[in-house]
Amino acid sequence: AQPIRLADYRPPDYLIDRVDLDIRLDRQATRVIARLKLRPNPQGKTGADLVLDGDGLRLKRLLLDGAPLDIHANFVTPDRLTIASPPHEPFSLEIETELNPAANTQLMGLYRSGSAYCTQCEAEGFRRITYFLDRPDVLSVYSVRLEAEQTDAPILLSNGNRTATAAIEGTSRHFAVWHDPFPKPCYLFALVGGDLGAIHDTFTTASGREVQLGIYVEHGKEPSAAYAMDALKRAMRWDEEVFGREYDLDVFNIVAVSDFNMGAMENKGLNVFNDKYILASPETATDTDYAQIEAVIAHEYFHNWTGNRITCRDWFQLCLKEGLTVFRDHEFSADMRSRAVRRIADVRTLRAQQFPEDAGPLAHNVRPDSYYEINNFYTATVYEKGAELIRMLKVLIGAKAFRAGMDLYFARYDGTAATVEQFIACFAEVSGRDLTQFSRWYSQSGTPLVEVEAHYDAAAQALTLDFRQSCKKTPGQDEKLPFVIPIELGLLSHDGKIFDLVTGPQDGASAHELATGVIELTEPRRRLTFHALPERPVVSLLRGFSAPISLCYAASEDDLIAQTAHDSDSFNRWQASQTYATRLLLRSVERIRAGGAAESDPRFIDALRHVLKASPADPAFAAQVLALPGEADIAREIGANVDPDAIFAARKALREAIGSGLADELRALYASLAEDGAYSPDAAAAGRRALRNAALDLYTAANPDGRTLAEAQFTHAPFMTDKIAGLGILALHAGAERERAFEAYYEFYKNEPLAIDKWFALQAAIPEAGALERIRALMTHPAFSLSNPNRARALIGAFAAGNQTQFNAPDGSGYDFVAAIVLQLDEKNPQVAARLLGAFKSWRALEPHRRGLAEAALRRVIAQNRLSPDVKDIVERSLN
Ligand code: B3K
Ligand code: ZN
Repeated sequence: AQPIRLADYRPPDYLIDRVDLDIRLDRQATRVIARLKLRPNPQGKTGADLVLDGDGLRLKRLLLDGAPLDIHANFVTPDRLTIASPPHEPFSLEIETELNPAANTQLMGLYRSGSAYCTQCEAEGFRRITYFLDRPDVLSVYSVRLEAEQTDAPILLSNGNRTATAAIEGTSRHFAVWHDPFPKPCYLFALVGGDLGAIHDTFTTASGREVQLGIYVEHGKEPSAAYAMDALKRAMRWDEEVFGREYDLDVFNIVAVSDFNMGAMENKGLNVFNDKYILASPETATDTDYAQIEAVIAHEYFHNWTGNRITCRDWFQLCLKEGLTVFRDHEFSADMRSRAVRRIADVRTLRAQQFPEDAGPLAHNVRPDSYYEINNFYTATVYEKGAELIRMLKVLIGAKAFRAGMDLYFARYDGTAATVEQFIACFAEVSGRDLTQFSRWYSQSGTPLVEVEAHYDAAAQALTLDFRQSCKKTPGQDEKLPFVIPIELGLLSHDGKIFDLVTGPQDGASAHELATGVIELTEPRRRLTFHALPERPVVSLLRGFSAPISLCYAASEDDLIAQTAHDSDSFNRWQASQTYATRLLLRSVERIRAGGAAESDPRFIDALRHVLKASPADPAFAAQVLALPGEADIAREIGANVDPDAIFAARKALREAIGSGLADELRALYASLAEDGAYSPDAAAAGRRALRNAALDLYTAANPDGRTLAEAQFTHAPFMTDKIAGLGILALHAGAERERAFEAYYEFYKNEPLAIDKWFALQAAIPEAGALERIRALMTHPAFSLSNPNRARALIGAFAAGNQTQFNAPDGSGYDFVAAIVLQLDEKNPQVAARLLGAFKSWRALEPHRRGLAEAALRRVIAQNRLSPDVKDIVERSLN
């Protein structure tokens, strides 16, 4: 097969102005009649054949301008419908297809989830419903008539506003008609039919229009949708206030389904969600779940403007809607919660998920140049790094110009399918700045490295900083041009005083840089000298993580300790503690691999003691400091010849050292933060719980009586956050308490699939030799099903991505297991299978023995001859 290339983009030869769908829902034989109004595209090739996309379709009938066409002619296959030389003026097509939603295990197109019919069309699922120009630059106005047995689907929903609904007389059937006045690409089409419960509310927009809001869930789950509704209303208000964006239809519906390939989908006026991101009650959802629900609700809602009103010209522009919308949801969460803590959490995610992608065989541009399977490009690079680029743009041009650029973008491209160039041009225009170099961030993959050297001249009271940027080669890109990198900078005294940035005329920063504190690197090297510094300052670099780079600066340990205590930039206060811990852990890994013991460092313990002491001011922040760098973070820092067992041992030793060095403080903190009363998911309360549970976790790492505390907490905590935290701590310590707790948890939650997912995931992550056996046994548990994506991800995904020592077991059993599951899953659901295979993305960084075993497992996958395009693409790139 040939890849699809950005450079080959051509406008469509035909446009489809109107789509009228008439859909009779049936579990095995749904009938779809699509009436399309087409016309030649003035921008396309005249007289070209009309080639419509299909995917596994069964054509029943075909009419062109009302006249039947012979469907047995050879221009029809399940995957394509070609009409040779169609009319040169507007014409209509009527296409009848028959679908079997019950047999659709890919969960793309029309499928069944629980007792409902639902659809997923992004990226290329609409072609599994009818033949179409399934590309995002074909925008049409849709009318949808849905018909079903009243008992089978009393609720019938589609995009837009409902214009009619009635029983069909003399039958047990009924219908509903939905009209969406906003032209949209077919990937935003959706329908839902089923017997569902709902909660309703209203929202009055800034201009005074009333919008009917509905969230549809399984009967009985209605109360658990209340938080999602609250989050939705807050998101709607926020988008008006911060981006001036008002909702545009009379209704906004959300449906939660339990079988869903990803998190949620922003279909116009009818978002479909994985129920994991809707359902929450204090008894079943953690604080993190609440925060994620808020973020995903906001994300999908924000797509209404960034994605729907302005969509993407082609799938190469995916970051235009995804990176931008992630940026918007990050900003929303920052405003709803603690900005500083959100920033730390977002950067943690970026480093944990995107940095390894950029460093491995699956590295790709934020805007890819080519693809075989677009579904494999819904990645951390497109989403998370894409969001960082928008944030960086804002840092570079300033908040005011950024907002002006967004306003211009909305005004200019509303109702169109746009490109990244068009987006960036808006910001260039309003800021008067040449953003050509900035655009390289979209077309060069890899994480840039910025090395900084500092030299202090006491006599001159001057500090010289030498910056050097570079970027390792990535697949298909050996040479990189320099990036524009904004480095937010602060100079501090060791007791936390801030020095003014003063430069000389020769080797200085610009007035703009001095005023903003943001230094811009545009060349491979830059030297800056700062004056009027009576002491050697602590250099606070990359404040707020002002660019998605890897920073290398040999700060002294004193500097890091001082920063952890005083840096006025809270991100760097956290970063300094992480850098310190990372260095310590890297040294320990070395020693352990050489047969020695981990290094102990009382200074670090002392620094943490101060963090604990200061924690009442910001418990959530302190919890972030206590969460040491993860095993995968350490592996990434090591970069090559990685031994996951040594990393685990080093981290375990450090946790034990903290637990024993700070036993009294941790124990006291745990007691002082005890909760009673009602649950509130707000950030302050969540922060206290996070700190309390982090304290117990570290305490238990070194003190066996911690297990008694954890078991008591597990048993008596009325709410999920504390219950699962107790269980998570017990899970790390083999013994009777652990097994008792797992059993009790199952008994308590056995009717709550989302809570059972947590039970699967915790067991899958047990870092002990028996983990794989336990997982194999759990796969036969009645609560498990490989065909449900949430279950598969909870058990197998959590193992592959979260259990570093056992996935990377030195006998290769983890690799073999995951590879075998990928093959099994691929037959049913290629998207979920391909995603799971992504767990191998860092295999080349492993030590040679494991590398060989991982490669062998990948070779077994590639040797299968019936791979889906999804898995084939990932395995081929992984081995490249
Ligand atoms: N746009 C969808 C993702 C669709 C993934 C298709 N494989 C959800 C989101 O990003 O909002
Ligand atoms: Zn999105």
